[in-house]
Amino acid sequence: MPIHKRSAIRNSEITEQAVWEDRRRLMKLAGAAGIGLATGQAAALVSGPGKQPTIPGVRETGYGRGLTVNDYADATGYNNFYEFGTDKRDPARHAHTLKTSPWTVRVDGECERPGEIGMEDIFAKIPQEERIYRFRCVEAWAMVVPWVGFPLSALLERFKPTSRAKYVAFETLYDPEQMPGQKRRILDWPYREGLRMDEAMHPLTLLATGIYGERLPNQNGAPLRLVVPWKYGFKSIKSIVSIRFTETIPHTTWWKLAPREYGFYANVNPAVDHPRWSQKKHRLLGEGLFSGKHETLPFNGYADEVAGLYKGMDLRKFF
Ligand SMILES: Nc1nc2c(c(=O)[nH]1)N[C@H]1C(S)=C(S)[C@@H](COP(=O)(O)O)O[C@H]1N2
Ligand SMILES: [Mo]
Repeated sequence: MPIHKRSAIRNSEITEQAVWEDRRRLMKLAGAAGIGLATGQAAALVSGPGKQPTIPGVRETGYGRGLTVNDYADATGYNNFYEFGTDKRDPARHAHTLKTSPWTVRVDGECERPGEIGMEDIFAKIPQEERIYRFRCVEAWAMVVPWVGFPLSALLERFKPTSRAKYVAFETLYDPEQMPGQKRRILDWPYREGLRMDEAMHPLTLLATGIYGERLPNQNGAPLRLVVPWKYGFKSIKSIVSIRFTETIPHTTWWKLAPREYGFYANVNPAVDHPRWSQKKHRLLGEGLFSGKHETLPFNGYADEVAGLYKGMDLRKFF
C-alpha cells in the first residue's frame, strides 16, 4: 500500500525544476508584455495560488541550480510562526492580521550611522536576486525554496558597524493585536535571534523579501525575514523590525528557553542529535510523513562555503 501512495504524493506535490522554470518564464512574459494579469495569476496557471505582488527586476543567480524546489503550497501551508499559533497550519490561517505596510526596520547599536529604513526604500536601494536554498528545520523536516532577497551584508554595511560590533541581534515585531499568539506566554516575546558578525556578513546569509518571485506571504515572515541556510530554521527569524550590532552575545529566544536543546550556533549537524530525536535524516515537505528519509548533511550541504567560520571550535559544545 504505502509504496504507490508515496510516489503519488511525491509527484503531485513537488514542483519539478522544469515546471518552476516554466512558471518563471510565464511570469516574465506577463510582466514584459504589460499584460493586465492580476498579480500571481500567471503563477496560478502552473502552481496554485500566488496572491502576492510580483517583485520586479529580480536577478537570477546560480544558487541552488539543479535542486528540485518544493511546491508553493507546501512552503506556504506548513509553517512555524508561533506568533500565530503552534500548529503548522495556523500561520497560513491566521497571519492575515499582520499589517506589513508601512514597515520600518530600525538598525542601531555598535555602528556609526544608526537609523531606520523603510521597506520601499529597501526595494529602491538594494537589488533583489533569486536564490534557491535548502532549508532544514530542527524538527527534521526540510524544503527547497526559491527565495527573493539580498545578502544581509548589503543592508548592514549601510549603517557602518564599528570594530566593537561582534554580533548582530534581530527582533520580530511585538504587537499582540496583530500577532495574537503573543497574548499567550509560549515564548518570551518578541522572538529574538542573533548571529556572530562574520556569519551575518557571510555571502550566503540572506534577507528575504519574497518567495517564488513574489513578496513573502505573511506566514513566511513578511515583509522581511532572515534566511541562514546552513543553520536550523529557527535562526531564520521572521517579520524583522529591529537589527542591533552588539559587543556581547545576544539573548536569543530558543537558546535561552532550552539551552541544552537549541544552541546559539544551531548549525545543521547530523552528528549532534537533539536530546529528544535524531538529526541524521529529514523528511522533505510534500513527500508524506512515511516517505523514505533523506540524509542530513553537515551545515545542510553548505560546508564548503561555511565550515571555515568554525575552525577550531568544538561543534558539540558550541552547537
Ligand atoms: N518570529 C518568528 N520567526 C520564526 C519562527 C517563529 O515562530 N517566529 N519560527 C522559526 C522556525 S522554527 C522555522 S523552521 C522557520 C520556518 O519558516 P517557514 O515557515 O518559512 O518555513 O521560521 C523561523 N522563524
Ligand atoms: Mo524550525
